Amino acid sequence: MLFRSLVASACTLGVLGAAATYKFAPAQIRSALIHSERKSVLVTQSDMKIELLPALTDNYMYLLIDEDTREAAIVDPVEPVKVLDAIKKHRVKLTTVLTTHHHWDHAGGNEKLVKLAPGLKVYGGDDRVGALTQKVSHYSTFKVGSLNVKCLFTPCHTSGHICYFITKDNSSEPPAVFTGDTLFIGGCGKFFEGTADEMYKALIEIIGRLPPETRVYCGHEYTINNLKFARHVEPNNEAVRKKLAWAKETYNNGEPTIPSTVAEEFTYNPFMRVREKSVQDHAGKTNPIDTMGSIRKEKDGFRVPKD
Ligand SMILES: N[C@@H](CCC(=O)N[C@@H](CS)C(=O)NCC(=O)O)C(=O)O
Ligand SMILES: [Zn+2]
Repeated sequence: MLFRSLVASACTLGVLGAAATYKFAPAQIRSALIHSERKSVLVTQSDMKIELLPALTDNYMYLLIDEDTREAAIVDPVEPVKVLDAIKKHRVKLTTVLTTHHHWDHAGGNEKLVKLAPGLKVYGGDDRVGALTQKVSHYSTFKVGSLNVKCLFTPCHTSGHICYFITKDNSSEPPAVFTGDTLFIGGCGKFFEGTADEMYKALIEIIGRLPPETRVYCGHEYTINNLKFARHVEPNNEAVRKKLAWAKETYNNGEPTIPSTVAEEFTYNPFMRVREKSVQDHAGKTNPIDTMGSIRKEKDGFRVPKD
């Protein structure tokens, strides 16, 4: 059972403050203010905690805390001051930066963060990652406190993209995977520096073979748009319709639609379903890799419907 608690971030307080200012505003203005807010959420397991920290307009940074040692890592810290606030609040020792890829909206805070908190180890798979100290490759492993981190090399969105798979020895809790812009809830990243074959390997052969209960923490809040495309690809897929209805309600409450699980993604994500006949038929293809290429191209030009 997923236990998530909403966290009043500095950002939330800001909006509550704004809402209070508009105490006498019509209900629709108040609700617009509240709905434009993105709340941070804390996912609590006995072995690790993960705080989802919304950043920019639709990015996520993730604070990963090892419960045993109180050591912490931050994934894609594009807004360093928000990260340091979270570190203080949880009273943990930040030692590690996990960078998924070099794009500005993910790695663009690294230099500032290492200036504010010297001595951090900065992991990444690409020389274009700012402040990089530890270059990793497929199946590189290291520890954050007592947590095991395994790097998964998933080139395609960028040629040096890394996903980070987190486990704890002898734990009965689910593992976590930070997927950056490779796998999104209901979608995948654009193929800026790679091919359909590479995305097939990343989604089906690497992430798809992780334990099915693995929780998926991705780089962006794109879930609703992704599922509208998924519905276009598979109009008769009940899992898509259910997840889309849930995502709209969740998003309208200002709550993240993250995490999902690897098993769940196989039920509604068209890019994880390229082996299914329904998806291949939509693409007019007869093999998974051509299907992957075709639906990615189609999504690049997809006009997202209003509802
Ligand atoms: N804002 C747009 C897309 C912006 C965009 O191109 N994002 C990059 C990552 S920074 C991407 O790979 N998007 C995946 C997609 O559009 O399917 C959306 O809501 O989907
Ligand atoms: Zn991005």
